[in-house]
Amino acid sequence: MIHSMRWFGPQDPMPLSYISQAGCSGVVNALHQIPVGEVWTLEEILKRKTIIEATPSSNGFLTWNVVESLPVHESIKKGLPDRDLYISNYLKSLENLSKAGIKTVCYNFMPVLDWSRTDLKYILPSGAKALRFEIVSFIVFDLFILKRPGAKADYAADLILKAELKWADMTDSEKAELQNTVLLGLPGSEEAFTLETFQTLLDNYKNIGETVLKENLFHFIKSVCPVAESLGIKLCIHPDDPPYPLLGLPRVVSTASDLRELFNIFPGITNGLTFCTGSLGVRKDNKLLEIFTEFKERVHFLHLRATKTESIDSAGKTQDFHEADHLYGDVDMVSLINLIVKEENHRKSAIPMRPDHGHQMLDDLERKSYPGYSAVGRLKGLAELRGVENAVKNSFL
Ligand code: CS2
Ligand code: MN
Repeated sequence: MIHSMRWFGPQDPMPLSYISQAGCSGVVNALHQIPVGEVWTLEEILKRKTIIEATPSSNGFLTWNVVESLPVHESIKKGLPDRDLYISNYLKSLENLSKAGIKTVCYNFMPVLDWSRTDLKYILPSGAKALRFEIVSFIVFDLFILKRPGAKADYAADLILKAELKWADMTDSEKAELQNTVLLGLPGSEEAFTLETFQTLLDNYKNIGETVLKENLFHFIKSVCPVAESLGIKLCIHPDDPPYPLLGLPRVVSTASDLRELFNIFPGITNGLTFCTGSLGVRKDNKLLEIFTEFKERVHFLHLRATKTESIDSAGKTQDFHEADHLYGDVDMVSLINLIVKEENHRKSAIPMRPDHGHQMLDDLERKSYPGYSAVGRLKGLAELRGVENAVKNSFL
């Protein structure tokens, strides 16, 4: 694996030297300052590349090896008349990235939100902090803070009752914190949506169910993949996190069958996958080893992390989960890394991997960082994953 870490750009509290010292050679980066939908110019890309690639690492210098993410404009997801303009901008950005020699591009197709959690500071027994999703808090947000019309129909009566009790017990500051957590914008931003803006964004999806969202994704894929292929770019879609619909919004990149359909639309491997174990792994019906085996040739980027399910409903759906230690969650990381190493041997090339998220711990407890992206916890995750990888590789000797 090409050991990599995400960097949010010059305003990231973690300097590039930390990524070097963690033993990485790759940097996963995006131009977060450019508004979604606008073209990434060659000049801006090269400016960032120069900063990253001037940082010494143990094998020379760091490399900007993956773009995460080149975001997809909401008009494309909604299939609005101006989507063609945004698709043509997307293609220009891909062309510029290719000219700069950056060939692996991650994106996602989640409407409105990126990942969703209800607690960014869930305290583990050790005192370290993790990200957590808890359904009752989410229902509190939906029913009593957002007051989304029709929301009640989405939840079982016993959960609604628990949410009512919880709401009655919450202090004003707990309510404000929950609101802020759910409305937090995209990774790399600390801005949260306001409730009003958020409800309007949801309303825009009133007539967009799963079928239409899929059509819009497929339109995007059919327009973008042939060009990406000719540029030598490998696109890799990031699965939904968590992998099921929320707040009445459809989600269409959650299961093996979603992925199968998506890759059938354009079978070339340029139509690829970010294999994010933390996102896919939340669903019990997602068998990660089988999914990796089925799509391995198009896995261009790995996010290794493990969640731990705390409770499931009567249908077997995960209700509450938190982000666990990288090796000790619900993911069989050792078997997965075994499959990854085999695939790399077969390809004769390594796949970029980043430890996706880490616990906030040790000195980082007092330090500002983007949720999930503190330095020490990610370093710990990476070190453990690297250990497994080395052991697996040695066992092949
Ligand atoms: C990431 C995702 O920070 C994270 O949890 O794994 O948010 C990811 O960056 C995007 O969904 C990819 O487009
Ligand atoms: Mn991920």
